[in-house]
Amino acid sequence: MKTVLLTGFEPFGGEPVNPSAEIARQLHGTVIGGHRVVGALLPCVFGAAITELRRQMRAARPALVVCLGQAGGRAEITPERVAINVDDARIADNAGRQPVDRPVVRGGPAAHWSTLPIKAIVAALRREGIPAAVSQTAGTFVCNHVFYGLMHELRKQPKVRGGFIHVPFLPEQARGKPSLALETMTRGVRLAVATALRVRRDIRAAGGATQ
Ligand code: PCA
Repeated sequence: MKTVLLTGFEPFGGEPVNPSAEIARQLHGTVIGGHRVVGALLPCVFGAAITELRRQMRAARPALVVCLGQAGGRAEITPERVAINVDDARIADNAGRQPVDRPVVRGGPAAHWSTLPIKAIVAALRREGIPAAVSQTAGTFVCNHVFYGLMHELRKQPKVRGGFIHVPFLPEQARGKPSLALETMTRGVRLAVATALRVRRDIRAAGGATQ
């Protein structure tokens, strides 16, 4: 059976949990659109996260790669449009590294586009009443780093599609900030994966973005 690689991150920034890891764990081993989901955990560490992602890709040989990360403060599930070739950390990662104004890949292009149907994913989630919006920036911390590393790698595998989706806090992390229940986020990511497997060419739809 073909596979989908679905990654989450370990907790970071003093948080006890990371919803992205919980979602990947929930969906590990399930079948979506005739593909078996391989859930994997990435360290929240510059460099090591991409190394582990590549290792997982070699092992699973997926048809689709969706990386997930936590974006505390966001209220919606947000497929990212673009990864930029910048590491610029506001806080240290889980290994104490804090790159500032560095490229992810020296000499690489300024940016790589997601190859997920981001607008179709947003539309599908909203139809199910799940809050979703396109995001125009994955930031410049480890999530963007992994997203760029993924899309850079996939240039060599043009048949494999991939991208990044940020998710809000879980209710227990929220402390007044927006959050979504794990069950809602898991349902949303399952639907996002199903949509990515089904929709080859993205729809054009206005008004689906956060900013
Ligand atoms: N979120 C961070 C890194 C790991 C995660 O889950 C980010 O948005 O860069």
